[in-house]
Amino acid sequence: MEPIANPADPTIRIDSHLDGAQGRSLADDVLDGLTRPFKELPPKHFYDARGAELFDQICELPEYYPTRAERAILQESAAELAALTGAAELVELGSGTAAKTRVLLDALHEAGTLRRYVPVDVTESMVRECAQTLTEEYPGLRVHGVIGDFERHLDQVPDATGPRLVAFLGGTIGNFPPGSRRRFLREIAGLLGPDDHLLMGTDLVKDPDVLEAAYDDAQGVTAEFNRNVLRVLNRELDANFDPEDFDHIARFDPEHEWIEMRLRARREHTTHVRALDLPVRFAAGEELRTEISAKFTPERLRGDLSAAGLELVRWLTDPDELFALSLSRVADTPTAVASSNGSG
Ligand code: AVJ
Repeated sequence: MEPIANPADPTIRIDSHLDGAQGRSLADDVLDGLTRPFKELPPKHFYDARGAELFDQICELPEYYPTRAERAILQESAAELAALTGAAELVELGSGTAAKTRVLLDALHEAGTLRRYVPVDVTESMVRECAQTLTEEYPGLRVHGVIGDFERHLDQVPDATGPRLVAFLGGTIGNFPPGSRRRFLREIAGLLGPDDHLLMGTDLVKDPDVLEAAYDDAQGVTAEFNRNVLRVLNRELDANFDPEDFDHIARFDPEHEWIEMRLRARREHTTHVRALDLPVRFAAGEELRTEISAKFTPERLRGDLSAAGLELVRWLTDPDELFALSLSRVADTPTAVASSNGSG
């Protein structure tokens, strides 16, 4: 067995890149998003402590299949993924409590290749707690936590120490509109060398009724989650929204193949975002878009991956084809193909 507490090679290292820019980003997003002709807020502001708790509840709802479907695929394919990637390190973007990650860590640990886990998450307590528990659970595992926003701090991910698997699970890539999605995938591709892979979760296009029910559950948990963003603005920016002034809306847009969540004003009213000295008027029935959650076909995902310089290695789905995990790697560059002698 290897020594675990060598001070020259510490088991746990945690870097924090939180610099107060989180608060600025909320203020900027509100100033920008609530003064547009079509009001909009980015979904990342849902997740304060209450929002994270509501999201955990969503994952347990009978209507919300993605979490269960993704876990089932992981359980089914973890050993194959471990063999295909031979990964010595797992880098996880938006690691949260690392609940699903254990399935992967187990398989990589079992295969004997796993050396390091690199969780990247904005929630400091989650990164610290999972570093602690995982190093206890997996003897010999080193954890290098990165506390930061994966949209801003990917350059803080440490250099690879061996074949690397980057995991971006849950279908969160669906929150990016198509252009930024490709840009973000290209940034992820920048973390990958020739021996590395990306494992990404994507929700799939399906019956709109099934999709809409997943985002508008009978118990109203998703409605509360949606309205929670207004409570975040009340607390963080001294706004005076009454969340009960808004109805929760979830609609599948078949042209864009994404779910949109909105908050629709029940009556004409003006709220004040006092920290920004900003009055915000809502007409009766006016809608504020709070999230897009894109749904994928294999063709669409291939297109996005290829635009980011990636190619599909495996496409894994659950038996009902509700959700997919894709394993991809950096594609041979077009220049390399063009400059080769054509033999392949
Ligand atoms: C965390 C972005 C994957 O889009 O399904 C769940 C968030 N929103 N219910 C999703 C969410 C409403 C979720 N992601």
